[in-house]
Amino acid sequence: MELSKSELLRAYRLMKTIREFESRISREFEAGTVPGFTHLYLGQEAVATGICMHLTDEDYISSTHRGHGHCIAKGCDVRKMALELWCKRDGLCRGKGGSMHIADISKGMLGANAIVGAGAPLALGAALTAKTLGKPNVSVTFGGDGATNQGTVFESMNFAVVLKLPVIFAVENNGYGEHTGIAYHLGAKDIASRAAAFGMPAVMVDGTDFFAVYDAMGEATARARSGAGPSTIECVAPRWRGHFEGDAQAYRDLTEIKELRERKDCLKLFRERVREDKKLEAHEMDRVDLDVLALIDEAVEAAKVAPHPTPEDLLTDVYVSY
Ligand SMILES: Cc1ncc(C[n+]2csc(CCOP(=O)(O)OP(=O)(O)O)c2C)c(N)n1
Ligand SMILES: [Mg+2]
Repeated sequence: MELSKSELLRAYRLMKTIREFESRISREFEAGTVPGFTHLYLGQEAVATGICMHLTDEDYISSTHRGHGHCIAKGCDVRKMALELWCKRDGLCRGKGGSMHIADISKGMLGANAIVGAGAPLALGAALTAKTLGKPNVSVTFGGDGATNQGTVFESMNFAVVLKLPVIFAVENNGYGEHTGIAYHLGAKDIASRAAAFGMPAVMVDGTDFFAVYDAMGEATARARSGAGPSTIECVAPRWRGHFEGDAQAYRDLTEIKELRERKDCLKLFRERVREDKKLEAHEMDRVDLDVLALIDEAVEAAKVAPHPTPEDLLTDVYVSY
């Protein structure tokens, strides 16, 4: 699929923003400034970006415990995300969600979710709503390789096929479910073939290749928007960090990560490809790098000194008012 120069720059900016946001959070976490618990998306940036570049604010996504990249790619305000991670009053969820419950309905981001496999039925509901109302919208559920072992995901896949719902299962195979490698936790040879068994098109792509993800999602979205039903895209993009920040990763040979950073860095691969194809020049991307660094720095420094919610804020946003 052909992308214009501005679309390519947008893709690069999104991936770079995720990379720098997560790298900064990692450093801040180590320094002890970020409250709570966090799971980073480093190494998987091309997945959220290649998927969400096909979506509008009226299309929904459901996310996971590793959700910062999904938020950024879906257009959430990075400054408000930082405020939310620091549990501040002006955060995306008024400081009540934090990293693992971050959401922005105005952007179609239904929420990160600490319950593994729980995002699939949420996206299914959004797809059922779109179909019932006759709207052209699609929904995407992001979920890990580990999550595909949950019954909720199987039930959602079957339901989506039976009702031909406009939902896309974006499976992020990062090689691990917590501390367990995929070779041990997955009974099948891959996840795509399992999804195909439910009766939908399912492909496996290199999740570190933005273009591969983008193209697969283009087909899946066109199919969903035309009323032909769901698809699954298994994106293979190994996890660079531990399961959570602070995970010593004693179960993993750490030279693997060094190699991944050298050979499977989606940003490096993107830069090489667009330069080879003469679509973008290095200095154009370097400028994006500088903008992004300044944005993240500003967002994090502002979040650190911003006010916390007050005791009066405790009872707001607890129930929806109709
Ligand atoms: C229903 C449920 N079971 C178990 C857990 C504990 N848990 C949190 S993350 C995780 C692993 C998920 O692995 P995967 O879906 O591959 O996502 P990744 O962390 O690799 O992004 C588990 C088992 C949970 N949060 N919810
Ligand atoms: Mg995983």
